[in-house]
Amino acid sequence: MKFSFALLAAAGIATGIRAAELPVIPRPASVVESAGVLALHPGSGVRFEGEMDEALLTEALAEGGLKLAKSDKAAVVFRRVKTEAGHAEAYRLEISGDGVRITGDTTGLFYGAETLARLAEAAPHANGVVSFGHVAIDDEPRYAWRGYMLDESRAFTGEKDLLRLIDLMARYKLNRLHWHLTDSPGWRIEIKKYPKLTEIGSRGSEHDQRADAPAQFYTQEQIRRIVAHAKARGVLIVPEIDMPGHADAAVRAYPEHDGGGFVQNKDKLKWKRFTFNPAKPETLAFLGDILSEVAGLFPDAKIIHIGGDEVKFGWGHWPELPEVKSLMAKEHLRDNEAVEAWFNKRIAEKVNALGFTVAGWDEIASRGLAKDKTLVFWWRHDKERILRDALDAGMQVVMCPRRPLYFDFLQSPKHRSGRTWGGICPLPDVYAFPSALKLTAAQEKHVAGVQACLWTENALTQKRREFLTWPRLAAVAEAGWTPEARKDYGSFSERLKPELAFLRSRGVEVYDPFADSPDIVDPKPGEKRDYLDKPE
Ligand code: TNX
Repeated sequence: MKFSFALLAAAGIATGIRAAELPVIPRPASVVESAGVLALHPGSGVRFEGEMDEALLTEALAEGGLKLAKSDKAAVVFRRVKTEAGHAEAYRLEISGDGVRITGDTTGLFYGAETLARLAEAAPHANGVVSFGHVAIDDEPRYAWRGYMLDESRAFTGEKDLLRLIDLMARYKLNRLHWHLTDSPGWRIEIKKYPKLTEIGSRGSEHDQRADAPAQFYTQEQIRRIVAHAKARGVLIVPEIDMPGHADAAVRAYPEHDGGGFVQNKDKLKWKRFTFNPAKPETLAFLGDILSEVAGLFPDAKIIHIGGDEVKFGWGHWPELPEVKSLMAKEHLRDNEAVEAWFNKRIAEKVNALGFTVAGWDEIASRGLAKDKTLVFWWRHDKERILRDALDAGMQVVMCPRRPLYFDFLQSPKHRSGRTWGGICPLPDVYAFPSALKLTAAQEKHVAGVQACLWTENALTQKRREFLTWPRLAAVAEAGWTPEARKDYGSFSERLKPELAFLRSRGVEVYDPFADSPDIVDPKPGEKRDYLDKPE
């Protein structure tokens, strides 16, 4: 099965107004409604043709209020088909006088079930009978990468809330969780070979740097469980091990790898051990060991994100390190930037040797890594050049610019807690992304997709993290899925209303854009703004 975008667009145009009202986020690529009603009742039954996760699909339908027993004469049929490369998420959902038929490959079937569950949630229910209008939906995403990055280091989320987040991502057909597991305040992933990473490095968070703070991290067993849970729901988890900067937590545990601190201004060290020593062979071996354990824990990710951001804030001490001095002489490296590039290349070799692709923040786009083998995360919204140069050079890019996709930024002009940078990240801007960039067709070809990032320096509580996330993440889901011609903020807003009620019914904290809800702030609000905030 392969869906042509041209056909989908043509079908979409033909669908007119009613299609806008299907209660589904993200809005499907093509919807064709017709006259007629199909009534399902508990005895209608469900049948599975081909191998698939029957329990998961049954559960997805039940979540929408459609409780069906397995039966050979079922009215609802899932049929597994092989899709062409690049179309694994596509599905067709047909509701007609004959019943319901959902066709797709593994992920497509799950997405078809999710869409049917949304229709069921909104459909008239009477005496156990659920009525659906006849419709044919042909759906698949605009972008392959529809992601969310969660910073677990500055504040730790933990398994229970993380699983709930993954379930919600799946509801909106988001498919990548970029797991920022390490940073200066805390190291959150168990590494068997280096137990002090978690014994020492996982204690503390952004605002609690006591050496005896509780240890907070994911065990390898938990990680395997979370990865499998996400995978079943179409969410691939991509781990980030940030290096050579943002390294304090690891260096606190193993000080022999220290490369020097983050000099915030000349007398103040923000983080005393911000970098790994980029030139010490033992440090490279240590990082190599960590990366191979990480690769084993995330076998399907195929990508390891190596960070690479903001390293220059920790360059200050590099020229004094004996290993850096001799490396520079031996390799004829002129400056710190060249040392950083050398380090990135060595790490990329290790990642590639494990069979993984390297991903990194947009700094790595200019550090000499192989263009066809590197996934770049464009975050510096004020440096559009970086995005365009990377795309023009043929590099794959995930677009996650601070504005409008950093959820630690304010979402309402009335709020005071959170970042601003010449502006904020309100829901309509999130939804509209990336149309204002006006990328050329040639550039679009290299866009892997879109991603929101939640940095947690100012999001210490789960309530606040949810408040910053929802409903903006639902807007990212539609921006990443729905073809440009089918996006419509008015329609999205209408479909959002019942979703806000749903999220609340599940105890998820949301910002209500219709009521412009007041800010939910951390226990000690306001004072501590991020170190890189631009003065306004
Ligand atoms: C910059 S974005 C960082 C993070 C901070 C974030 C705060 C990026 C690649 N690095 O370390 O948490 O700003 O918004």
